Amino acid sequence: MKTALITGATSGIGKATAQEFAKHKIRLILCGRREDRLESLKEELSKITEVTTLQFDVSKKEEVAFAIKSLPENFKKIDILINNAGNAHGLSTIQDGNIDDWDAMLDINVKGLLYVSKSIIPQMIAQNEGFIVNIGSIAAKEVYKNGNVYCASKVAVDALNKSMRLDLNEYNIRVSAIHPGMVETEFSEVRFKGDKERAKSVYKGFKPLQAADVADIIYFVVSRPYHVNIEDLVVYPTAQASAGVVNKN
Ligand code: NDP
Ligand code: 8X3
Repeated sequence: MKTALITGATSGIGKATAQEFAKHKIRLILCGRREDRLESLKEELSKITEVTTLQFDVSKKEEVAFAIKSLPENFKKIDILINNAGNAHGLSTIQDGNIDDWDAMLDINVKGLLYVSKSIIPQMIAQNEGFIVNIGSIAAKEVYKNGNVYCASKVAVDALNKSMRLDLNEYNIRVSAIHPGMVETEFSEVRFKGDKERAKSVYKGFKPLQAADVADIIYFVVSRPYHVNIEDLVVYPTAQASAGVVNKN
């Protein structure tokens, strides 16, 4: 039975990935800051697979290291790491951007991904086996107006994904990235600081991707035979042709 650690499992893509993996009997280490949500997902998924939870903030390196070290013995061998935790904070020009938002995006989306990876890679190297899936974004592939620092954070994820594949190649570790377009999750609510109406309007007039669509693709990627490594996948809703071109009616 494989074990997967999923960051950002309390919502959206991470939660749906946990639900999808559970169906395939993958043992789960669910991570996030919101403990109540971790507990209720654990309760739901424990009926079909083995589950443990880790509550920590990915941007706090001591918390990350402590949490991973505290894993119960039977969850210490991690086969699959899903680096998913992340968000956009704000949407404004570079001249109007909020520095705290910039810090949050770089600390969580980039440094958080590094801290978690750094805690888990040594044991993958020791096993000479492992799979890291980094959740990027179309923002890694195309910079859009007002996206500046979020796009930069995801370009960094893209670069780190490629770097990990190079550095970990000799250790037989697979590394992939998934780059989704618009997915209807709590993403826009976070970007617009709790403004639910504005967040809802982002997904009006077309059918956006659902978290389960992305989870399905993540499972496809991790379930290929071991000699197959999908480098990266860019996934749009059919109505979206680029960051700014969405067929709304
Ligand atoms: P959600 O807001 O629904 O989920 C984000 C998850 O990240 C939550 O579980 C949240 O958990 C976790 N998270 C955020 N900050 C931290 C932190 N500091 N420490 C630990 N966990 C954290 O958004 P999505 O599911 O959409 O986003 C998941 C990933 O997908 C992100 O990397 C995002 O950039 C990417 N993405 C999303 C797209 C979209 O359109 N939705 C498109 C392309 C990429 P908690 O708050 O409990 O800590
Ligand atoms: C999220 C993609 O275009 O909705 O990573 O900002 S977008």
